[in-house]
Amino acid sequence: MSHTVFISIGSNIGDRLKNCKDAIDNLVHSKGIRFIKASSFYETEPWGEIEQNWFINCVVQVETTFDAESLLVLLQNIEMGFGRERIKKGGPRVIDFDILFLNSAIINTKNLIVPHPLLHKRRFVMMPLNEIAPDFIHPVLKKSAAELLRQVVDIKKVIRVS
Ligand code: PH2
Ligand code: MG
Ligand code: MG
Repeated sequence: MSHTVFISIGSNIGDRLKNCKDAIDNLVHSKGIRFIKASSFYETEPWGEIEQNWFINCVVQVETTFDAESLLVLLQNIEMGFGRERIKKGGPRVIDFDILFLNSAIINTKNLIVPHPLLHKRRFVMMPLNEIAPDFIHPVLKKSAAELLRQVVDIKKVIRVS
């Protein structure tokens, strides 16, 4: 059984664009992953309480036979390959993968919450998601990505770069 997965990717350390491109490359060449679509890249103002560099963000859609936990392990392994260190929760990172949706599954375990609980509050997620999947219905909020983007109150800047 294969699942459709949307993953948010972000970087705000080093060559941010290259980090995101390399991360996508790494991901889509992993065994058990098939590339479907990627959004443009966006330069985004940091969201949240921490003062830090602007990010490059994008969203990719892949198909996988992995279950959620195995996919999470794969993503964390790729993050570690970039030398990611968790110094501060929500702080600067070389690369960050976040699982947004896995089909219409609702998952709530110790390690993982899907859909990502903050996705609809973040313009830096909703803009790229809406670009590639405006009709995708959020299984908890029961609204499409396009509707959720219209309702985002976040005013942090999100600028399409390529
Ligand atoms: N990630 C965070 C916190 N804040 N802001 C932007 N613009 N982009 C991010 O990817 C991001 C953030 C924690 O994961
Ligand atoms: Mg994140
Ligand atoms: Mg993360």
